[in-house]
Amino acid sequence: VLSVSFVTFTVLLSTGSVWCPCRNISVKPGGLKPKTVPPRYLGQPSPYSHPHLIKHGEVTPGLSQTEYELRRHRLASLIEAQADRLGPSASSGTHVVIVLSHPTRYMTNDIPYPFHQNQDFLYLSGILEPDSALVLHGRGRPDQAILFVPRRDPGRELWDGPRSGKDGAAALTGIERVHCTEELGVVLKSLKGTLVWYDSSQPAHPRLHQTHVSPMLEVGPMPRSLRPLIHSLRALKSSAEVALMQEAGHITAQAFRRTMALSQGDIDEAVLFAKFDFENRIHGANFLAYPPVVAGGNRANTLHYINNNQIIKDGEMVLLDGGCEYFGYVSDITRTWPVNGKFSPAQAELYEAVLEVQRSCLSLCSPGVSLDHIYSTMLALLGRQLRRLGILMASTTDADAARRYCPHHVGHYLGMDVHDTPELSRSQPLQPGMAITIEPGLYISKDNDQAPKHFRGLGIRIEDDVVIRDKGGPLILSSDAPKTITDVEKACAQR
Ligand SMILES: [Mn+2]
Repeated sequence: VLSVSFVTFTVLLSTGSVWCPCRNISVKPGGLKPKTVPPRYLGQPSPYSHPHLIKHGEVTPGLSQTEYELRRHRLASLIEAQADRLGPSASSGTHVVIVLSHPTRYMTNDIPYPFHQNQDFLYLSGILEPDSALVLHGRGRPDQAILFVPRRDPGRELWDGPRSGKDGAAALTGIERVHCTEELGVVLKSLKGTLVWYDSSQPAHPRLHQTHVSPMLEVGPMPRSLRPLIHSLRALKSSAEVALMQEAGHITAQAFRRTMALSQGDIDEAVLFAKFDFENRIHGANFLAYPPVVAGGNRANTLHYINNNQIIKDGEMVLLDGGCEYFGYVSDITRTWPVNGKFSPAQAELYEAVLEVQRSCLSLCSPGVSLDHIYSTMLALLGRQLRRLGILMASTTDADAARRYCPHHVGHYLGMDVHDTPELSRSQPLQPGMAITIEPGLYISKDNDQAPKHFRGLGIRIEDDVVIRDKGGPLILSSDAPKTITDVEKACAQR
């Protein structure tokens, strides 16, 4: 079901009707003639208010109504296939699928954090407002969508900004049936689902769960887990998604270039952090995808160092692990470079060792290979390098020792989230359209008295973002970020 190539989809999308690979049936998406959005500000960018960001017929920048509708159709097909396996009574039952948005989270008292949507909800609806929900239902196949959005409320909108309302959300998404969120419980009750698909263990929106979903679950059937199904869809990127990820990678790669150019002997990590943040945003990123690691010298050996407040001395390297979010899709890139712009012999030696391993791992990124397989290869290759550099004794086995010097995995899935689709096992074979990171590293603490003195206090990681392709080798989204010693030194010398 999931091995379909997305190139096929794109071609068919432009012809209007979409061949659904899961069931061999033709699906006619309803959203092909998008209604004009109301001429006012909505709860998110619209072609009326933000014509520089979003085109007519798109729900979010770069992603059309048809693409979102196709995602819902594909989820319906996955559910239908699962129900078939449960027997005839299940396959003829009434499915109800419930996906909740995130609530607004508060920093203190009544000061909200910038809102960040639940990615599973965003993936299926395109709605960027809090306190919303999507319900899919239908006999045998949940292919009817009902959207729930917050009621328009001048009093609240005075403080929080405009809301899309029912008409705005309908025009934007192409979903015809839209209710106010407070009607969620009543509508759920009326659907009389015999098979409910919902993740009740960690509800995305505790209050909506409590008020509207819980009462239905108490009298209805045990809900079946939905997240693994959505994640298996999210794992495979369409060409429109790849285009957004390509832009995120491009923006962050340029930010690396410019941050390298600013670095110099004795510089505050906070300055490099600010420069990196600025360069991402000014080139179009919405914000950084996560608190970046800007770790000078030995602090690179603290894998999640995010204090970013120490002075990096002349002669030390900085490890910067950062990425941006670009309309729902993220980059995640790491580079390590000497702040004075010139690698010392020991730094160069260790850097080349990591780079060689990173290149070998990149060359493995093809359909059929798993992340776990690339990981075990990485450990073997790192072990060989460690031995060559005289860091490992001849007696130890390579992989075990490599794990001591590289305590993290070779990479993870990437997409709407930095650690994307965690429901997906890393032992599963990669497929065309999957996006991953490849990020080997070597970390030699200054307190490690077993390693040669000149390597102590060095921590190096090189991370690229990769899309798996059928042919032509992997697509490297972060290829603009300087990586060879020559390119890095050149970028540092730019002013
Ligand atoms: Mn990463």
